[in-house]
Amino acid sequence: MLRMKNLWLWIIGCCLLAAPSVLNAQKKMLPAEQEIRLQYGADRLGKRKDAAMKQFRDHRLGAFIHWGLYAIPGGEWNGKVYSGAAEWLKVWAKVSADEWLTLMDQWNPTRFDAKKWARMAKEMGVKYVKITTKHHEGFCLWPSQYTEYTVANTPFKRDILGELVKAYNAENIDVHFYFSVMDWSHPDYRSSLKTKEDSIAFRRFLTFTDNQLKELATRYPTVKDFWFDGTWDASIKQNGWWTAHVEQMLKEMVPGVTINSRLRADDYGKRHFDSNGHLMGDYESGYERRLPHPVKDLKVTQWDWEACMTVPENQWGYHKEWSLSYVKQPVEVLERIVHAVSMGGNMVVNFGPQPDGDFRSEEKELAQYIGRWMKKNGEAIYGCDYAGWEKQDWGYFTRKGDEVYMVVFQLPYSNRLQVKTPQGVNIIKATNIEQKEVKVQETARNEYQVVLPASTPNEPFVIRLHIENKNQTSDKYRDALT
Ligand code: FHN
Repeated sequence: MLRMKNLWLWIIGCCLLAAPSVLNAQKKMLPAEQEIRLQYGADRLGKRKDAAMKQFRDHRLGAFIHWGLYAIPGGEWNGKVYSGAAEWLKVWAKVSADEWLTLMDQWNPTRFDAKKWARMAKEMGVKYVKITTKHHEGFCLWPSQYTEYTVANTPFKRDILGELVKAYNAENIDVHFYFSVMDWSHPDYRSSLKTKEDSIAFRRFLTFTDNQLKELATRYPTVKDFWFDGTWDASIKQNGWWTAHVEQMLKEMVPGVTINSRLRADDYGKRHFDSNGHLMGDYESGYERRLPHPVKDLKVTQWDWEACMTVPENQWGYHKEWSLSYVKQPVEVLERIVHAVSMGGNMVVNFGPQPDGDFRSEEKELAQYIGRWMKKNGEAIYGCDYAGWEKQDWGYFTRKGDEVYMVVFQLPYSNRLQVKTPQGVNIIKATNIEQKEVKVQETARNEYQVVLPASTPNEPFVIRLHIENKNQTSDKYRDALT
């Protein structure tokens, strides 16, 4: 009798133990089963693993160039200065497309020198530059045969884009093309499709856009990336098929090319991430003038992403009165670069060249500051990734293989920097960027203090941590201490 009772208890116990794993198995299966069938959703799950994508990722630091007709008025129209983004001045000052495009008669950037721009980027340490081939205004920096609104029809005449591609490539800097789908100069562009005529016109517009994109890919085959913008209108979201088609078309034309998530909309008009929550395009591009929270938003480390930022609050194109807003100090820009890399992302810093083709002095100084720092400390940025270590108040961790870097922005009064390592990871040694050993003390299990000399200057610097990962081997003695 007792044996029977024990048998029943054993069977019930087994069922109870098995239940959570059955439930878990179902939990894992269910989302996949519930996924909506999409024709124009994500093409891939997880990060792209090919060499071109690795190169994009390893570069980590890029520059953005916003240059177009908007640089000429520089935020001022008919004597009034508008504090909104200079490249949107046409909208703020309610200027008609025809009137706006007469600015082409003044496009004569006599100080433009592509080689100088490329040298400046090289000195800044950027590995790629994103150039506005065409911003929302519709003016093209290349002599497109599909519109009259191009550099070719200005007093300057020169193919700005072609000169830049050549000059940057000569400095071993990749060129990425910014391209605004929304085009204020084109009569067939529609923000919404209310009538049959709208749909017909918009279809013509999509063909025009395809032609321009094919033209760019053919004329400048060394392009490494297309970065789409101006894709938020209902007309585009309703044509998710077209966004998927563009990505495929460019990938067939330019082997290895990378494409940002902003281009894409799925069958239901869902952007960046499809209706099943999967990233579309090769990398997420929604972090504009903001960054993921370093503790709460760690989900971003699951995919590739790139953030872009302005130096003033929100000016991409040249604005005469830049300092009407909060303008970041070079060290603040640097901190944002490191912040992005510490979370497995890239950062693109924006420049808005003047109408004469030169850069404002503040931007030149910024480029020099970042360049000096990168020259010395770039090993903690290029090719680095999310380290997976607990964030500390002094700054950010980055990682390359078995080297973990501490990029320190806040030096505590005590000169002691707290470090917590993941379980099973020990710090063997700490060195500064010049390979000089720095004192490191173990204060508790998986807790250390890096003790800096009193003479340490209070400016951003890097400490390299040499680690050993005990996770593979069992460490009985240390386990016994718990
Ligand atoms: O409207 C544009 C803006 O002018 C600028 O080009 C930025 C860059 O990310 N993109 C748009 C706003 O999202």
